Amino acid sequence: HSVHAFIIYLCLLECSLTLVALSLICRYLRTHYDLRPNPAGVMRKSANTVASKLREMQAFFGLKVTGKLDEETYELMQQPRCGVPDVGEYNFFPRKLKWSKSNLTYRIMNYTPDLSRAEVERAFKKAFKVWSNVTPLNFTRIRSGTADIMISFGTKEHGDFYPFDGPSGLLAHAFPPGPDYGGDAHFDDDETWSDDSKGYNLFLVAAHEFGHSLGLEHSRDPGALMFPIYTYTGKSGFVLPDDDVQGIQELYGNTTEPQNPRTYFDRDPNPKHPKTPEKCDAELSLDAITELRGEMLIFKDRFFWRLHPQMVDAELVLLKSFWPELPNKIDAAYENPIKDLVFMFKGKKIWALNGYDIIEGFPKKIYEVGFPKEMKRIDAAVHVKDTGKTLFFTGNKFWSYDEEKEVMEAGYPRLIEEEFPGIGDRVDAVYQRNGYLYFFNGSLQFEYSIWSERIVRVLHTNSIFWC
Ligand SMILES: [Ca+2]
Ligand SMILES: [Ca+2]
Ligand SMILES: [Ca+2]
Ligand SMILES: [Zn+2]
Ligand SMILES: [Zn+2]
Repeated sequence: HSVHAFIIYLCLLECSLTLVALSLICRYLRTHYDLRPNPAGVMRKSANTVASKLREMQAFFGLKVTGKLDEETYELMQQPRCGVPDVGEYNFFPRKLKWSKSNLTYRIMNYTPDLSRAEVERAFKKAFKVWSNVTPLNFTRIRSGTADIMISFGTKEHGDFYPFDGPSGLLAHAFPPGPDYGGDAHFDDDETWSDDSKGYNLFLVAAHEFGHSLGLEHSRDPGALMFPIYTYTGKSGFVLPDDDVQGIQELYGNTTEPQNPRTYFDRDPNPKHPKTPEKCDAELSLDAITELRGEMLIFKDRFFWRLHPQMVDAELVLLKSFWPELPNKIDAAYENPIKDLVFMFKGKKIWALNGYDIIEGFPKKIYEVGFPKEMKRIDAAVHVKDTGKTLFFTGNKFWSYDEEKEVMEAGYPRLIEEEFPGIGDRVDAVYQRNGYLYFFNGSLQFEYSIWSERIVRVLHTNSIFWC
């Protein structure tokens, strides 16, 4: 382990950190960003310093690129992930590789004690189907001999010089197409594998690893299956995101092209494969906006952007990566800063969150806080600090809730167009800042002055991101 010691020495030279943090970041950058020790006496090339590797990693994940170990970067390094590096030019991926045949075999060499054999076999079969659904590839399981893709569970050093690390951290890795080790997938059996949300979902991790087995590298798209960080995406049927479909079809082509010319010509390119939203899309509309402890959270589909007050660049993350219990898409959200709670709405349900934690007793039904029983959903919500009231918008009406007395105010609902003329007859999302309410309706945003009770500016929705 003299190599390790030397890297720690290099790190010590470059940043002043605690030893625990140091060994984590050095290991992380070595495993995923090809951080190498330099021979003594040789001038260090700038491409292989801790700071430059941190910069590479921050750029990959869309964080603020500082080259320093800030809190966000450190948090990200502690998340469970795939063991394959994020940078291409590494031992794992010397060049772009693909299989030159479309009929591939796999073999399950051993099993995890966490699941029954049938559950393990089902998870792998389903994971291969994710890829065969969108390509001309076929996968056949064999029970003896050498398969193209040999699958095994192992712990720590397991025979390939890429050791696992005990519970969490690295979950699995796989080798790109090729002979011998090529295509093989290894799963860390120090993890608890499951077929639901507990521990790590074997199907989800396997589907990701088989992407590598077929020649895909990591994606920077946080919505992609090939994003390196593990996120449980929910019980409902998994659909391969658009980014992964584009990636695999670039290598192997589309399943429908040669066989069925009719579907080829009038096919909707990737009908159901979810796309990741683009913040500067001129047609961008939003689901909900709230503050959370000084940060702005902007929700769209399965995602939200985190916008720090001093930062121009918003970070896009999966809703499920913060709150696995929440639905994949929400209707409305607001923060009560006095109680330090964020409330989120989906259909008739309401959740109260304290940071990452869902408050006990939630989700509740919206009629339990005073809405009529027949109401199906809330469109948008905003807490107005100066009055202590929270406004709820649904259809063309709005309600006012007294947060201190915890009651719905008398005299509501009222019509939106009477109180806020000009913002339209529905609200997608709304937030408050410095005496203004910002109403979002489709691709437009209305800046409303609370003091002068009128619209002062009309903006594009995406201007919230400085587009
Ligand atoms: Ca192989
Ligand atoms: Ca591990
Ligand atoms: Ca909404
Ligand atoms: Zn991976
Ligand atoms: Zn391995």
